[in-house]
Amino acid sequence: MKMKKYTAPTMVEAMAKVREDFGDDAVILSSNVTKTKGFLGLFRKRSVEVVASYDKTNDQRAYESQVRSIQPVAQPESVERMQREMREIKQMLKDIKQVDHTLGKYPDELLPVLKRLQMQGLANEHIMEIGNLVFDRMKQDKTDFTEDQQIELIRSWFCDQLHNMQFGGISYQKKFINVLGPTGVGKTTTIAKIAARALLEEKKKVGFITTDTYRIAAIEQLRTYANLLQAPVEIAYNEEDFRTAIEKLKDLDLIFIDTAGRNYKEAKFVDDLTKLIDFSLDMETFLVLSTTSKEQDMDTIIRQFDKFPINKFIFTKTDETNSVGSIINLMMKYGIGMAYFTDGQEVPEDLTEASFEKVINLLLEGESHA
Ligand SMILES: Nc1nc2c(ncn2[C@@H]2O[C@H](COP(=O)(O)OP(=O)(O)O)[C@@H](O)[C@H]2O)c(=O)[nH]1
Ligand SMILES: [Mg+2]
Repeated sequence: MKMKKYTAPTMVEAMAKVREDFGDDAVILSSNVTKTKGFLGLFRKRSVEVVASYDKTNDQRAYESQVRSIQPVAQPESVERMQREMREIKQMLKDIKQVDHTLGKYPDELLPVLKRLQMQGLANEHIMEIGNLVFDRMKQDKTDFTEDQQIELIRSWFCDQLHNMQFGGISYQKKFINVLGPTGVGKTTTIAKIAARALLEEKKKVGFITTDTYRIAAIEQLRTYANLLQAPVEIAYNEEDFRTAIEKLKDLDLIFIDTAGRNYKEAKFVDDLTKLIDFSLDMETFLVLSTTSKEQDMDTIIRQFDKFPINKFIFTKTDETNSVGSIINLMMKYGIGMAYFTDGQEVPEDLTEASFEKVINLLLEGESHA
């Protein structure tokens, strides 16, 4: 068995040396991080010591022969799933390595806040920009910053990034409120919340048109909410029904259009919507996404719906996740702001009109109410 000790400023660099000598089969026997004292915690040196060897142990050999022996009996779909999971794990490791590499540059004082942003799923490129901003300012002022001071700087960075985006609920300037999105994200529940607020707080006359005619339960669900608000519901199976419904509801102030969330991967579903709903109406259109979805899946949905004039996002189920970073990544990527976020099933309570401050508080403090 060959054995060798490596010392480097970061784990990534130490591992690179190990890989250079032993390739991917290297076995890490131990690793140790030491730090020297620095000026105000700033110019601390970190050193990583790794002891590596190259010799497959008996356990490894046994594992490898086991893997070889199960491969021929694995079903094609389970192989596919395993391959997909492997790809996801590899990507995660890559991301973690990159973040470790990223955070390695910064003094310990910055790590709690940066790690919190990382846990929330904020993209590495943004974390690096934020880290550099705060670290540069600390070096410039030759002082450590308290967490509150760091947060103030971070807030100003987000303010610069998000200042062009629209935040806030329905404008009450448009008669039609159109809500799109995949199945189960909370479209119907959210429409009921917004309509109830419009009725109770703004004294608006509201009504509903549903084009979600694929499931009886979906119509009944909307009817239940509409009955509580004593508001009319029209059902549109086709374009003609849609026109009739508009005519019937023409005296109301606000008409909420509930749509079916079919499988967004079916291009046909997107086409159906285009045919059924007249987008030239005086209309605000929102895309509803659940924050419990993976960022990549939300991204796919946004691209699928880019045929439609999306004014703002509505993000649901913030009570079930901490991934506020992902939704900020998406807003920054597409330049689309946020109308509301929802944090529970209660109608109409669990609905918050989005503002820059509330969204940033949700990210930095985990608070939904500013
Ligand atoms: N935890 C949680 N559940 C929600 C929220 N919004 C909606 N739901 C639930 O998500 C499920 C699907 O909601 P629904 O409005 O029918 O979704 P739709 O298919 O998009 O119309 C229901 O059980 C809702 O009660 C939310 O903000 N938080
Ligand atoms: Mg629905």
